[in-house]
Amino acid sequence: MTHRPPARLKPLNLVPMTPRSIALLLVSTLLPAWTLAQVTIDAPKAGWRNSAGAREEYTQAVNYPASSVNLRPGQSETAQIRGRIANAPKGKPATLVVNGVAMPLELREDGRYARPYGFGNGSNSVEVRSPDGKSRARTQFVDSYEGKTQSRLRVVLSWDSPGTDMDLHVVTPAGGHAWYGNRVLKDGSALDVDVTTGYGPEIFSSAAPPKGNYHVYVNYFGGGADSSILTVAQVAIITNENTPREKQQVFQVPMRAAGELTLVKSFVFP
Ligand SMILES: [Ca+2]
Repeated sequence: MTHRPPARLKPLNLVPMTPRSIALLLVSTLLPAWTLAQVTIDAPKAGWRNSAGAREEYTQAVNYPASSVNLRPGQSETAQIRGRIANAPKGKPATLVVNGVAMPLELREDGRYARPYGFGNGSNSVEVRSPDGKSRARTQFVDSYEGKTQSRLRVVLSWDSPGTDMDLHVVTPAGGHAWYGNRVLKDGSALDVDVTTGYGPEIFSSAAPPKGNYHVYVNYFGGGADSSILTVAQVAIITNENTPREKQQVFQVPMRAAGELTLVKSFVFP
């Protein structure tokens, strides 16, 4: 019996690693992770849910002089939009799209975002886009139970200049005036927060809007250091959200200087 000689391994053609080549190798492997923003959505989760009995705070804490969109402790997972954009460029807002309505989304230093959101009955979708628009994540879920509060009228104000304070004012058919100084009206409709540091959104929502005439105003309260910068305010009006009768209208209004007050839209509900 003859022994087969052990197979000889083909010698690897190794290039000697110098500190410089190691550094180059590291850079080339890590570069994509450094430069590409990556969006993750932690809440809401996709799928079916029943949020009956969940704690869903609509109005948010306001801290003057600087107030941004914020989440109260104890807020139910079913009424949050939360996640992170890794490697997001600093100083620019991301974009949040809820059921087709786009709004700016402020990111913290570490790229995290969190805000409450009162989702309606039925199918809801949330999309988050990185500030450069190149990375996005999307989730869709269905929330349904008898008696769930539905936003039948929603007005969303957002704007495109950092460090500025725009204010949403909504006047209802009964003469009620929802604004930062009076955020909850007798008919149950409410303005969520007074954002003073740029972008918004400030959202007015009503589950049982009385029939009649509504007026939506935007007031440029202040904050912009350079009055030559034009700020574009966007107002989205959504009626009968998540129903076959849903209607969305979006208006864009240029605002130039603090003190300016613009009637953006008057409309009749329903
Ligand atoms: Ca404001």
